[in-house]
Amino acid sequence: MMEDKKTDKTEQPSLSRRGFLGASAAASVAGVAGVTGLGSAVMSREAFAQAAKDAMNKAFVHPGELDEYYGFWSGGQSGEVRILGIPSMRELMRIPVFNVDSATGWGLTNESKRIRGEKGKYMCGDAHHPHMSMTDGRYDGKYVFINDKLNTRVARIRCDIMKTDKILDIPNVQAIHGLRVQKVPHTKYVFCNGEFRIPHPNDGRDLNDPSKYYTMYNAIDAETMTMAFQVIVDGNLDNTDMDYTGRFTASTCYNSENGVTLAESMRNERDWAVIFDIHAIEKAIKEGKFTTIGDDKTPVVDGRKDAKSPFTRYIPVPKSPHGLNTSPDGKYFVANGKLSPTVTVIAIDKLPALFDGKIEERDTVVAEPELGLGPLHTAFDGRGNAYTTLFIDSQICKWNVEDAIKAYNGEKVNYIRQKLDVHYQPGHNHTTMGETRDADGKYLISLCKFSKDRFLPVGPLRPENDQLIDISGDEMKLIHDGPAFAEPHDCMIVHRTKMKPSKLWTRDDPFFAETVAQAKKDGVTLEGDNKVVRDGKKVRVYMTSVAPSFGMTEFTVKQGDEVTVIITNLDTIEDVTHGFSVCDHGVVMEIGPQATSSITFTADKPGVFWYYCQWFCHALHMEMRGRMLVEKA
Ligand code: RUQ
Ligand code: CUA
Repeated sequence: MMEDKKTDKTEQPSLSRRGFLGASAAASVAGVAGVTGLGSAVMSREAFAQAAKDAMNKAFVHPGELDEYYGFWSGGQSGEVRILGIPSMRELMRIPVFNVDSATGWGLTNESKRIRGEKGKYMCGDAHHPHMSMTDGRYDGKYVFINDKLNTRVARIRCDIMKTDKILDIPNVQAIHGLRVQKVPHTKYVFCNGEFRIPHPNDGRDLNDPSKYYTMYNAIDAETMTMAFQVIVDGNLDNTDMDYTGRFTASTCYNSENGVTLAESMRNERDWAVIFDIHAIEKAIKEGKFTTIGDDKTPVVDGRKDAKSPFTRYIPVPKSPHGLNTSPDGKYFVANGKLSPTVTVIAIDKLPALFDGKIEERDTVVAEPELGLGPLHTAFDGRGNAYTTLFIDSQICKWNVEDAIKAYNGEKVNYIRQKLDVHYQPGHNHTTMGETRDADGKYLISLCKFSKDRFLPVGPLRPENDQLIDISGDEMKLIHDGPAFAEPHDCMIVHRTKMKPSKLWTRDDPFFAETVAQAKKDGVTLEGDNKVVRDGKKVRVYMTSVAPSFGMTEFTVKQGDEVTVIITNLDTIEDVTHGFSVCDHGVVMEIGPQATSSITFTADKPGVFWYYCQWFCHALHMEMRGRMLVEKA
């Protein structure tokens, strides 16, 4: 029954989308290459429906079965990261990062506040690009990094506990957008783009003198989560990716005019893909050839175009490029045109000659295929094909890289393999393992910005539509619609064999090490003691929890006390998470099995306040509670 319905949906799009977007869109699609729906044109409607149904059945994850892949989804302006199972598209977990989360107490507990640091006072974030650490161009299952465009930060998630463990405020720039990791030899650096141009230092001088503005390319030390270096650039940096040699990274760069208004930044016909020579930058820094900005210690080098430095080269590409993707064979950077119907293919093996001054910038371009309207991002299947999202056409264009190169060299070949309608306006797309050497070409995700008519209406604000596409055969087949709330910009998909998440916490986890150290100072054994330690107006309440009870069913404090409750969950059974919530105090936290969590608040009103466990843990979960007695001051 359910599958029948899905088949209908798969069948509809090629018909309904036209009607939906109107004649102009259809005309522009036809105008681009005339190969729209190549596959469906040679197949009957019935055969197409059957093929899609077969693909769906193959990908169906039955109740109790496990998915083949973990998907890490950015939560966009919700500020979080989500884990999905692929191909089921089931949401498995949400990891709060830049947001504050009522379920887990993220942003409220002392452990999370330490990680969130000074900017943790902002309760919002705009998370775009989640990417996993790699060793030798392969996912290593260790960390996922994600940017916050809104408050100029980068966070790291530990993949054993699936919690954010570091957040770095990026100095001297504004709005971190594109983010990727070093692939080879391993993720020593996380690279990220400062998007908006600002004066330096940004302290009130040069406010309205845009000629003094610039932005920078940033490298973060992935292990220590501290700044490694910054590179001054021209234009506004958008997306970035790294090669498989460890020497070059590339960023798309719009606003080569260095303008401030939209009109100013649209004048030039071409913007750039900026190439960074990481080895040259490292060498300069080692030799002390760098500057710093204000009080900040981060080494800064000048990679602006006119500086003609050994650090950068600016390859002209059509106007306002957006996505930047490295092919998994390590041969090409692909810069996606956005305002141009083309993508630009840059040969990475030509870059050393470019930096040596032996060839010109455009000599590194080996293809510039015309794909359709609004190319934003490209993914790869590891079999030589690329999949580019066409935002305006609402399609994925599958094209062959080597054929595009032949066409660029004047051969008469059709490099476009298929165009598939997606629903609607796709931004990022991502293939299984596609940004690594292990690209396996099984599934493609299209993150569609609009869902329009695909789901029951839910008011003026609608979900996005994350569509799952089977790419294992010659033809792309749409097999699942997944509504998603604001706004999965990007995702990455990793095979489950790469992951080793913990089942329980370990007692010596650094996540709560500072809390453990405080207990030691107080002479408290966290794994057994239940006691109240008074330290002037500061009161620390230590207790244990074992389903279904807290180690203390009551404690007494005085009005005006600063109360810290520290709970150690002694349960050793998987999945027995407890919580601690105090009525009418805005106090809530999660305490995983074998974890210690703590939260601090002011007991500002006298009276009886019940505390209780908010994670369903036992048949007597409702009875897992106690009283905080607050005496009048
Ligand atoms: S961007 S829709 Cu923030 Cu990754 Cu391209
Ligand atoms: Cu412990 Cu519910």
